[in-house]
Amino acid sequence: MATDPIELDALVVGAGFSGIYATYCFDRLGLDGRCIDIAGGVGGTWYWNRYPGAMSDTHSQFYRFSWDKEDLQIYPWTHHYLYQPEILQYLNHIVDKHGLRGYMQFNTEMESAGWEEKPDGTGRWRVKCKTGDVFFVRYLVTALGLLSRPNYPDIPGLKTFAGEIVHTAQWTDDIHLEGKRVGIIGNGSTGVQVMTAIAPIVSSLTSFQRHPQYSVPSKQGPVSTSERAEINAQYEKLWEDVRSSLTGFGIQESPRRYADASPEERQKAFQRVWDQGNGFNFMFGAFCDLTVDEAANLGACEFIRTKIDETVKDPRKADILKPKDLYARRPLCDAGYYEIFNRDNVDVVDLQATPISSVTAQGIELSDGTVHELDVLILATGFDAVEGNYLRLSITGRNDKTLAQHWEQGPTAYGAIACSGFPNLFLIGGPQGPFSNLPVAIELEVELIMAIIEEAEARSKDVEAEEAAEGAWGQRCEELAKASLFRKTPSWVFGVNVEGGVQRTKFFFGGVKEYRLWRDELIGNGFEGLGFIDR
Ligand code: NA7
Repeated sequence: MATDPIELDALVVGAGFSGIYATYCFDRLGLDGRCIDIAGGVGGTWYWNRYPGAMSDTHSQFYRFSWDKEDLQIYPWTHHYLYQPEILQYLNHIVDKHGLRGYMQFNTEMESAGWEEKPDGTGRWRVKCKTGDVFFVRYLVTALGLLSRPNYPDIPGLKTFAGEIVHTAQWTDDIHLEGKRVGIIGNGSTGVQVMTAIAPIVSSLTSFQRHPQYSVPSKQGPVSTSERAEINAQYEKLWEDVRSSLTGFGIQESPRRYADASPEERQKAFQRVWDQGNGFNFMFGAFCDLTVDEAANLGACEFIRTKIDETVKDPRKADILKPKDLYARRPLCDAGYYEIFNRDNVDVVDLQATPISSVTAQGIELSDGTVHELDVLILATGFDAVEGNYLRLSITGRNDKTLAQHWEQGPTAYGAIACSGFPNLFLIGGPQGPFSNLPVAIELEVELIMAIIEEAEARSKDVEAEEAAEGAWGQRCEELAKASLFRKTPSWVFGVNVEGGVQRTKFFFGGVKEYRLWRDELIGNGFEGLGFIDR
């Protein structure tokens, strides 16, 4: 329990990809920074999401920092994708390699942050933590994570369940599933990974499914020495391509429109990306317009539905697993998800036909009176994404205005990093950032934030987004999202996955390249849209 307030130049909140890079940058800038995290260690999302099968579906060579060139060449990875323990190990390695652990304080939850202005006009953030620690800092950088506040479903009787109940984002190592009757609610990216991993070890697995999802093969597998050597030889160029792409996933994004291809060519193109594997590759690698052209999207839907029919032997299960709506959620990939439903111990319940009426001590009771007895209930029900983590904190800017008030009409941030009325507050992975491979977006955002802070330091001024600039950025995000078919399906991407969620444009759909160009122009033009205020 700390007593005296700690005065620093900068405080970073969160020790995942974002917080680690920000802490590294503050160290390089010679500023006195510290990083706190509610968790007991480094990792952010990857600290918490320890469920079986947890894996990043970005190819291993691009799910890391691009700035440590030496590390890119020598740090080992063996497969196309990294599992959670490997990512955690990698992040810990980076922290130790760059001597960042000394700046980090774990088990420390930020409770509130308030901007305090003295009569002479100088201001600072006063950050209070649940531990009793108080920090006074010039710069507050929130690296809270886009997908980290668990979403608990509001199902009657959930608390009465006599077995074990666990949310995938709060998994602990003492949960054993071998030989158990397991039920799972949620079949998004997480649910698909868990189910595929645990099907062979549990006594029974029942997926209580509300909306079926389209998933394609991940094609996880070993990377040969020669493949790695090839990547190493052209790493610089590969990163350049990633930063010049739409999604930042390092896939070959197709420039071709669906309408320009013949039926045979369409089939061939879908089969090619199916064989290559990866959800983003399937969505963006065959044609350029699957997310905006309904005919193209329906073509992809039909292709995947046919694959489900070919894979799942039991027509009843296949029918429940086949999505009827558009392919317009975050694209999924798997290591044999549909295949597990050919096992006798795996079944799927269609919640649209028979909703859950309640969770009882024994298990799950459906509206038709059927009771599924369970030993373990897994909630793979996702996150209160993007602003969820911010809104549970109390962040108060100038004139006592809270961030919750600022975001009454939906979360906004100029370039995803700064809000008007909140001087020297910088968000990483905040609202209206690129919808992309996250480490790539994070690096772009952190580098922008650091460029702004360097400028503010050089001018001895505080800095905040201008209201008009923040509004214009929001408008740009709205315009870019207008054509998106993602609007037509409920998911976390537009905030329609949580109780009371209202559809909002939470991302910048212009892509990584556009964001980077905007960012570079901003740095080049002396930070238009940001106001530098006398300290
Ligand atoms: P998602 O993608 O938000 O998926 C959550 C799943 O939970 C989804 O299938 C939901 O069904 C289901 N869900 C949520 N609440 C309920 C209730 N009340 N009843 C039934 N089913 C429910 O979360 P993930 O963790 O899989 O993935 C989030 C991101 O994290 C992922 O995209 C990666 O980028 C990392 P629904 O579709 O809403 O009917």
